[in-house]
Amino acid sequence: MKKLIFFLAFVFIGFPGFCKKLPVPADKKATHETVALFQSMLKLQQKGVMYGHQDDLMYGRTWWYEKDRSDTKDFTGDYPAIAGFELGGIELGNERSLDSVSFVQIAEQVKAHYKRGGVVTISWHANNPLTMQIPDAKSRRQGGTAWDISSKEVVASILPNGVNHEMFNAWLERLSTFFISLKDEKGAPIPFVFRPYHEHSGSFFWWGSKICTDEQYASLWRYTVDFLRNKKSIHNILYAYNTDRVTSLEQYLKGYPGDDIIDMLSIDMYDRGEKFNAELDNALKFVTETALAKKKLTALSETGERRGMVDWWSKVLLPIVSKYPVGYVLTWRNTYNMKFPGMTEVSKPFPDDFKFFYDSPRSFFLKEIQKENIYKH
Ligand code: BMA
Repeated sequence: MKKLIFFLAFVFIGFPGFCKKLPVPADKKATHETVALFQSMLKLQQKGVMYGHQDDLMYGRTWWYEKDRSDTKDFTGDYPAIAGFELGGIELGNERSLDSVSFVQIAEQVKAHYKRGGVVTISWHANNPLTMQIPDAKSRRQGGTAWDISSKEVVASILPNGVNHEMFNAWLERLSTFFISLKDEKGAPIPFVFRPYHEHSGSFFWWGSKICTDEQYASLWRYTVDFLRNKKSIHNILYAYNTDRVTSLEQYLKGYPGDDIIDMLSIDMYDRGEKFNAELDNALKFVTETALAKKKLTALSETGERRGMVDWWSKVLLPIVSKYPVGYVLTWRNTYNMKFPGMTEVSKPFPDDFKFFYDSPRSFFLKEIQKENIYKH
């Protein structure tokens, strides 16, 4: 009898709870580790914010690719939780990115960061597929690059039936080959966050909101994801939708390709002055609320401090992001400058106040997320 009561209690009380499904990535075939990463990040964003740094493992202001070196680690003793990498130039079959970083070394560091238990995010400042073909493109400022916004025909030209469609397919093939090469020691695909066609709301890239229509932008996204996910069977990617600064949810979602495509709602906002506090607060509110409702991840995927401020990390960034479930904040690259080596004054990679952010129980660097075992259910 006792056994029967336990059984009935399990069926009526325990079972529905047991079956309560955790949210999953948009890709129904996402690998085990990718699902675990998605769910771990979803959980972590309720507890605090991970720190990310672009090209942190590739170079710093005063050094160029020294294995295991990191500006963040030099300064704090720990690696960032999120390591950002950039693939601009891979579409052309180049050996090095637009920032002169070797793609072989990028793959090496993606693997190293994953092995340590960190999270990888990848951006792609792809060349302008239309204007780069103009013979004198390079003579114009930004000519033929991601920043070339001289033609509004570019997105239409790479979509199906466009004049550059086949060329764009070749670009996606090269991108896929690189993605497929990202495997751990056992040959399992390494999960990562991919954030292409970023900052759509700004109009400084060829995929910007004034350069193509919202429908074209959404089609570009859908075509890309379909290619990688279905044609190439790549199932270790979490896709991040991203805009530059916006003031309303309506503006944020212009061109949104759909919940079946996107895993993360992210925003990029650099501090350009006093208005930033209120603008960031407002944007994070509607972005995180919407993400929560859609069961998606969140990030302030690019940000940077206000010029002249010595306490930006403690007085601006941390208090504002702490109000919302923001998965990570990422600051952009510390550009290598050959003039710097040996000049200790300018070689400090972060301001002193960054230590305050590092010490905060709300911020997570690598050691903290290593404890979470984010790739295991
Ligand atoms: C930009 C700048 C560029 C760089 C690009 C891609 O914001 O840092 O110098 O080439 O990102 O990393």
